[in-house]
Amino acid sequence: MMLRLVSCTLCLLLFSQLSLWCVLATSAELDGEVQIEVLFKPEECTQKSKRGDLMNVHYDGFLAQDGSQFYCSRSDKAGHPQWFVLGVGQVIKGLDKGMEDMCPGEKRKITIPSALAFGATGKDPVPPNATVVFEVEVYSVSRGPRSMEAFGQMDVDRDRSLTKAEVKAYLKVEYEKSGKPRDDPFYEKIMADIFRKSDQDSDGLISAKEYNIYEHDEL
Ligand SMILES: [Ca+2]
Ligand SMILES: [Ca+2]
Repeated sequence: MMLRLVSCTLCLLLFSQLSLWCVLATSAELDGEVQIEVLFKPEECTQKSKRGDLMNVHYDGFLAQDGSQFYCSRSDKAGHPQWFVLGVGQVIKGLDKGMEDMCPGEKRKITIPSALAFGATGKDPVPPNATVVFEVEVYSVSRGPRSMEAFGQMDVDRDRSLTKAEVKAYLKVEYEKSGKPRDDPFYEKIMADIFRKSDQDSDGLISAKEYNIYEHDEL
């Protein structure tokens, strides 16, 4: 409960700094491009994010027109940072684009025109044709699970499908490589996210076909 209060106070602080974002949004709308402002970049950067990477990120979303907040991953649901695969349509296009080449620990303010966000129809509570602004903070970047190379490494029994045990073993190795081993609940959370998004037929396995479903998606 306390954590949640702190989270929302953080969101409110962000909320108070929005007037500058509105200026940025106006120019973004003119050229229809994603605008990126780097707020913080760590000196050490061992791994920059690229398409197919598994990202762990906190992000807060605001409407450019009046600065009102429509999404806060710090208070939404369990309040934990969100897991998603970059560049494959698990987040809006503007975030898939705007979060490329990010280092773990980096913070960005990303202004996204409606065409690369929620479009002409909007998505409640985002109105139609709305430019949105996201403040993102990256906690971790790890390779895969979308590269075919990663699939091969994960599928240790070579049956062309991934069990939870196979994916988990892979993630553990990846995190230990980066010097940040985690506890079991941490991996369980990632696994739940990955399987919810990838195991289309809910049989508890990610088949090669399910794994490849985004392979030819273009932004
Ligand atoms: Ca397998
Ligand atoms: Ca499946």
